[in-house]
Amino acid sequence: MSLNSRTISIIAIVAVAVVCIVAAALILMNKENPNAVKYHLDGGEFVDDYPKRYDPGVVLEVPNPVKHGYVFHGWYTDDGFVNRFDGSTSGIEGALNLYAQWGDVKTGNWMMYDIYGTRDAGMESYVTEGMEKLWIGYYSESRGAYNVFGTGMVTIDYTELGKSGFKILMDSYWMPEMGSFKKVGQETIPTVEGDKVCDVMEVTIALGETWKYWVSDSLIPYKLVHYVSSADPGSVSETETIYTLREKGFEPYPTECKVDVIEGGGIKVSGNKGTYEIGSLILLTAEADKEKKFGGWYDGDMNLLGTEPTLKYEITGDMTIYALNDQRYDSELEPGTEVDLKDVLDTDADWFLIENDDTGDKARTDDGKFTFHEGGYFTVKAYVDEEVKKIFHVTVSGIVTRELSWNYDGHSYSLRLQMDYRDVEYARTYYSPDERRADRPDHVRDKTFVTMSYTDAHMAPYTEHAVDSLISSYRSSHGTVDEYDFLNFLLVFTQNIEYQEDAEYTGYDEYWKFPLETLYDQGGDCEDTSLLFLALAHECSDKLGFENRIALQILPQHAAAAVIISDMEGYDVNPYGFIFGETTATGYDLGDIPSKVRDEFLDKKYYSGLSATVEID
Ligand SMILES: [Ca+2]
Ligand SMILES: [Ca+2]
Repeated sequence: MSLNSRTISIIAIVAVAVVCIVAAALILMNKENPNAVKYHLDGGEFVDDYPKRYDPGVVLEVPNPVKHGYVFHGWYTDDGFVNRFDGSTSGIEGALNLYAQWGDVKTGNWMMYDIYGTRDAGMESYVTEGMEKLWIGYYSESRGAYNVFGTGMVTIDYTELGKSGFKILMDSYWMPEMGSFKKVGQETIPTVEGDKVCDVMEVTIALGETWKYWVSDSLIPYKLVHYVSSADPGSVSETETIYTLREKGFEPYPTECKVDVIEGGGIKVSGNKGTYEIGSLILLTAEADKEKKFGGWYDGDMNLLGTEPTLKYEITGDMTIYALNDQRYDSELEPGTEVDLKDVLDTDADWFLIENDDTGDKARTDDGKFTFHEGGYFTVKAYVDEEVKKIFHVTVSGIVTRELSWNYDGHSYSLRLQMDYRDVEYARTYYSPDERRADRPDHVRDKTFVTMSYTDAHMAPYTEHAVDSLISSYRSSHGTVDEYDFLNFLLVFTQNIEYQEDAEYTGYDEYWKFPLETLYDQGGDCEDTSLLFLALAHECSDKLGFENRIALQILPQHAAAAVIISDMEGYDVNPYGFIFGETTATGYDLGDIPSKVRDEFLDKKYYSGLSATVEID
């Protein structure tokens, strides 16, 4: 069989027609979708509507896809995930290929939360508001948890004290894998990205402490609730903090980590390689000079990591490790004369930074020559280039001036005190941190926080001076001295001292201060200002010839002063006959009992628990 010319021409016509149809189809497709967006979702899917094409030069907004068990990290224009797509379409021609990058771990994701919290704990009740950014770091297989870094700030408004403050949040902690949480339900909640169906997950951290997570879209917590309740005999405190997601994102987390080791005076550390792979172990050895003893290893937030000379520690990110000696200070110096820090600290450095630990004031010296102008406790950092290499502490036994001002009965007052820092240091170190809490059941040590203020040679001169000054100020404005009114004047003085929560300012949950320390710090919490009031009241009454009785009133979540004076007409008394003296909150006269602690003070039934009236002779 052979093809004739007619057949050939038909085939040619058909071939031409096919070419034309294909060309027309291509032209048609191109016309319909000239700038297509092609998604490479790698098993993920869109839940929201998404753009199918782009307009060159116009920013393209693409919603995040989801993939069960994974976290979306971002869009890339290449499958090697080198070029991140930020929405810009300038310069793109033809189809735009977008590749979804997924992380099977949450490492590198950050979430910014709005914080709103309440605490109901008697006089220490407050409302807190602020923000915190949580950045999810290294995942430790052995712990089954992520290292999370939190930074932020909250304001605190004490509802009962009429005072406010703020707290800088800087924290690193281990967050368990969400899989270890208990799923307690499902709930649709409004979020910054619209309504979301969330799994509600719960984990119990300790007795009375839980975290609840509202989780959606590949394990993103849109809302968190931290709840803590603690029950003391006769009193319950509840703290609830709500975190609401405001923004989220991804910042690659370092896999190569830098470790800075900073040595304390007389300590040498060996073994630091400088950089480490995340999750690897660092092995350091500390050696002390003859005159010094090794004290311990600390992280950048001064959390104790260990006290053995050898430290084995898992690297969770860039970090600073301190190897300190066991002394509170390396050198004791006199004020007013120039010293050479290179000599007194026996160290070489390019330059030094000197920080007053109590005031936060900083100074720098490039050649090591420095004059301390007033007493105090200082941290000295020795730098080589821009890196701290050594850290020292110095006490300067000079005079420190403190001035406290307040108003009473339409008059303004101020109390000026000059303290030798040696005496403040004596008070600071008289008791260990462990001994700075209620000494139950006999309260023998508790009383010494007051009595030493007028019996101890280092502290009594300051109480004496303060008392003389307070009596003369009161006399010059009031003339004669009435017992109730004068004690009320002292009470208002203590109420005006800044409220400083122990945990925030001292680093300990409970930390009782001698009155000298409260005056030096110009701050303290309820027991501190109550102890100060009692010391002043005892000495003033002695000088003025009043025969009153004084006591420290310990309540389950609070402390106050209590007194028995000659005329207590019209005031409620506790089972031992004392009237109440609130030293932290303004607006309460002597004898007024804040409603939050009224029952605990007056009702005998609470005294079998933690309430106690500790009389001071
Ligand atoms: Ca306290
Ligand atoms: Ca305290």
